[in-house]
Amino acid sequence: MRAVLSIGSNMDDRRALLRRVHAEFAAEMVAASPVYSTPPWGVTDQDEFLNAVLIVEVDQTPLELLRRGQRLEEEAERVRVRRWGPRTLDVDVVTVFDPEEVSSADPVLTLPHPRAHERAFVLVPWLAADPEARLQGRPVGELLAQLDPAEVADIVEVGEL
Ligand code: PH2
Ligand code: MG
Ligand code: MG
Repeated sequence: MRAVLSIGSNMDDRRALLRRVHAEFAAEMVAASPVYSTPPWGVTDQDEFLNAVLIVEVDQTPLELLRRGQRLEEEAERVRVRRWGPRTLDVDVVTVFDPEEVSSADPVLTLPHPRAHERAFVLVPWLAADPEARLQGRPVGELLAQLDPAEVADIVEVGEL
């Protein structure tokens, strides 16, 4: 199956942490976005994030992929202090195609990610990795056009992964 992963960090050596995820999936990588500096979304009194999107082709189920991401989070010594709070590493499964886009209401892994469509820090890198990207049939560029332009403008490219 093909999966879209959103990765983020706002603690410690953020770029090195994102690069670890890139290295983990190097053999399965379809496309990778540049790295973006992004203002914290949801809980705003925390440091800026670095975010990127990876598109991977894996021979795994969505839950296996989620566990793989969680193992990387654990290896980054992620501590869960509060929802949407500071983290060394976050690996989120945005959506999965197998070959059609998968929908799942499983509370362990809801697909597509229920907030992806409203997060510029997910959509901007995703569109960079795949100009043809679609979420539930809708072009990602169209979803971006519905967001606050100021929020989109705050997603700033800061080099390669
Ligand atoms: N992740 C969150 C909450 N807020 N903000 C930015 N900019 N980037 C993130 O990756 C992020 C966030 C919860 O996972
Ligand atoms: Mg997240
Ligand atoms: Mg997460």
